[in-house]
Amino acid sequence: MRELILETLRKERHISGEEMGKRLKTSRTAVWKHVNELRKMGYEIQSSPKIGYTFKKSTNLLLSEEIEHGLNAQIMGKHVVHYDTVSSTQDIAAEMARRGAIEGTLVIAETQEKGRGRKGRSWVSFPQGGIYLSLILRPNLMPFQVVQIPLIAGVALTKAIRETVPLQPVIKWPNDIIIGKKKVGGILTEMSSEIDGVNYVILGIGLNVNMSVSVFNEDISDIATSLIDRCGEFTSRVKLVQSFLCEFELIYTKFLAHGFGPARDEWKELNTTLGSLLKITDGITDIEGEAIDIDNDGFLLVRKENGDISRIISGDVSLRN
Ligand code: BTX
Repeated sequence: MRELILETLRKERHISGEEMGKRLKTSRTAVWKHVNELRKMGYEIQSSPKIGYTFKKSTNLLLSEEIEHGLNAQIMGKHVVHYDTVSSTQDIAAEMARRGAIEGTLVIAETQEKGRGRKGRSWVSFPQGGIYLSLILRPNLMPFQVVQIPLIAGVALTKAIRETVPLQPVIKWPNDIIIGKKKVGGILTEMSSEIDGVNYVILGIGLNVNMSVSVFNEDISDIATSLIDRCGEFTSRVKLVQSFLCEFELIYTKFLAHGFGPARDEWKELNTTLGSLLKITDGITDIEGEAIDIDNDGFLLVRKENGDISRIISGDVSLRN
């Protein structure tokens, strides 16, 4: 009923409690109770004896009602589960995937107490300041091909940011999203697989949006940035999430149908790594050289000083020039 009331308010802008009750076959008191609930969720709804209810403004929260409203994607985000605070959206999504949740199920939270990055690192999440989401995927791929998913997700996220705000983020291999040499977003891919197939993939996205990175400790604030820090404007997180879901659906569908080739071209256009002298470390060995390309499997090709070419699947990159 609450969703129907919200939908009617959005459509009509002004409507009396009596008229709403008639249309939805419920009492005026029930309408009033649901409107109050919506107000508590952050929706601005005025009421006056003459006009009745007036819908003024949507909530800033990433509620499922908001994300699903006007979403153009067919698969991604068709089922949205929203939380205020979670430990990590990855864990919740994995649990849902184990229980059979469908592809495209989105778990999203206002904040995380134990958001994580790659290799057990942490991802700092600020309440209502960023986007913290996990998307359940069930691709018909061999496990080794999953390495390409964070690359295509990086393309989708970069394009979504460019569509939503007047900024030009780029991708640092493998999948840091960078603005002005600082990290604004990160991507984490976790999976459950057998030797010959993937059960599910959980694609995690963390993005700093409406908080200044000065709220973080120095070790993070020195290397990080946020959209508001770069463009000075408040961004609709709902629009950004919707845009990401559409872009990701597009590139993911193409990727499953035609392989990594088309996405690879887009990645190359948006990246800041190729052509640079860099050092890559996987925690055990370091490789130095020039990043010359990514191949059709998503590996980075690095030409070392002696001319040998290394194919690198993952690691942390520091640029030398
Ligand atoms: P990563 O390993 O590339 O990046 C982690 C590193 O980034 C940290 O060690 C720290 O230096 C830095 N860092 C931590 N928090 C931030 C931040 N808010 N902004 C910029 N830099 C930061 C990147 O891993 C993958 C991040 C995925 C996060 C999402 S959020 C939703 C989902 N749930 C979850 O637990 N993780 C993913």
